Amino acid sequence: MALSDEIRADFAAALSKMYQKEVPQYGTLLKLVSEINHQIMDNGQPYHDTQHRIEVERHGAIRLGLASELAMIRRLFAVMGMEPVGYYDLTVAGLPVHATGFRPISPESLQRNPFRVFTSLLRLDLIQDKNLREQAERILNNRSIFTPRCIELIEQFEAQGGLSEEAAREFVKESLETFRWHETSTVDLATYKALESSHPLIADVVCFKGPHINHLTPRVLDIDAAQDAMKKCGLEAKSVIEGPPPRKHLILLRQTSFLALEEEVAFSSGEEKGGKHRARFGEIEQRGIALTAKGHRLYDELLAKSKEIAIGQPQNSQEDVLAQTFATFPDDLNTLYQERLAYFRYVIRDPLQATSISTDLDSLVSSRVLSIEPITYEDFLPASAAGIFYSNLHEGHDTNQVASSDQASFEKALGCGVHQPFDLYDGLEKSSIAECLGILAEERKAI
Ligand code: OOG
Ligand code: NI
Repeated sequence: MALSDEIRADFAAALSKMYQKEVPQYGTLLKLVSEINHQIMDNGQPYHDTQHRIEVERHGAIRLGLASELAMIRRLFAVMGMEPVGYYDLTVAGLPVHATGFRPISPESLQRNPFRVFTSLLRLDLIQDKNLREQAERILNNRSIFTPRCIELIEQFEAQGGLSEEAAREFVKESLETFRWHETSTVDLATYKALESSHPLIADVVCFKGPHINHLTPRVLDIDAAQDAMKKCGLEAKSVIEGPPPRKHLILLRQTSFLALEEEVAFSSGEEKGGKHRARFGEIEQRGIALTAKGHRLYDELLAKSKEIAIGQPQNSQEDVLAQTFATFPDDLNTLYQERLAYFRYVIRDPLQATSISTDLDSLVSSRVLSIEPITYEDFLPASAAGIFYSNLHEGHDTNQVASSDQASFEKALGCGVHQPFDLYDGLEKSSIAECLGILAEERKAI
């Protein structure tokens, strides 16, 4: 049987190859990132989270149109050991989608291959015009985004609890078809325009044969350097890096992208060539420490505050305002630990010292029996995701959507609940505690 982790690694590599061919600028981005990463490693500069590999993509994104598509993509990703984590409601930012991130859960699987997919589902219920909404549904109901053989292989995986090596190779090839770009739209230009004027995201999802991968994202060790290098290479970088400001100990996730290309699209009524569509781009990310619910609240508060201040101080750059506002977010590991702002895993440093001390974790840490290591944030950030979406849509689109979050219908479509990210980080912290205390108890017995 093929291991799910291996299937995911093979799939991510094949997808990267396909996307580099489809979008040559993405190949340029990969080269630039690799150069920066090697410079940093060659200089021997320490960087957080050395156990995670750098030369593979961290994530990609697709946008789906129907509940049934989301249900099948969940089953497809399950073959690769990826499960839905988190619910991201983008309607708060005026975008007619909600989303989850499919990703491996265990540290071992993340280490083998970290690939995850930010997967959005269109909120068709938010198309105001009833006729247009029904037309969009009809168009989507007429497409099938999975090859018949891909579905057979998914069913085979579920029935047998795995795939043979040969079937796994075939699965990678077949599932790639779902992510491929189609330069001919399934609709005519008038329909495209009508959907686009409702929202460009709706046109992107509804008017194509499948949910083309819209970006891939490698890990970069210095995102500020990469942002500058992008501009020097002629890649049109988005104006600001999303997420927290640069710090000694990076928290959560920083990300930036080069802007989506305007591409030629042909429409179903053959004479209408020369249409333009903007969907595909390249992104880079740098990940830091996962924050507890308390830390996350502080992050959200400071982010909101810096946005407010930036509006009132247009003379200062957004970066400066962000850095000033976040100055109150502790930036040393001990304070982050003591104030329970971030997640840490415990590791045994000196078991011999443990004989006379209690099992109280804080005192085990302060007496240096245990040391703490930051747990990396593996999920997405809704406000940053909205920033990435926006920079890749046509500018100036009016998005006064009034909507409410609808996790229940998202999970119904998915066919299961999503994992709550905090539960996963909590679980990692707790299992490291249990492991350390177990080993220390054994040590004490042995003495
Ligand atoms: C997804 C944008 C969000 C991220 O990294 O937060 C995203 C999309 O454009 O479909 O990729
Ligand atoms: Ni992304």
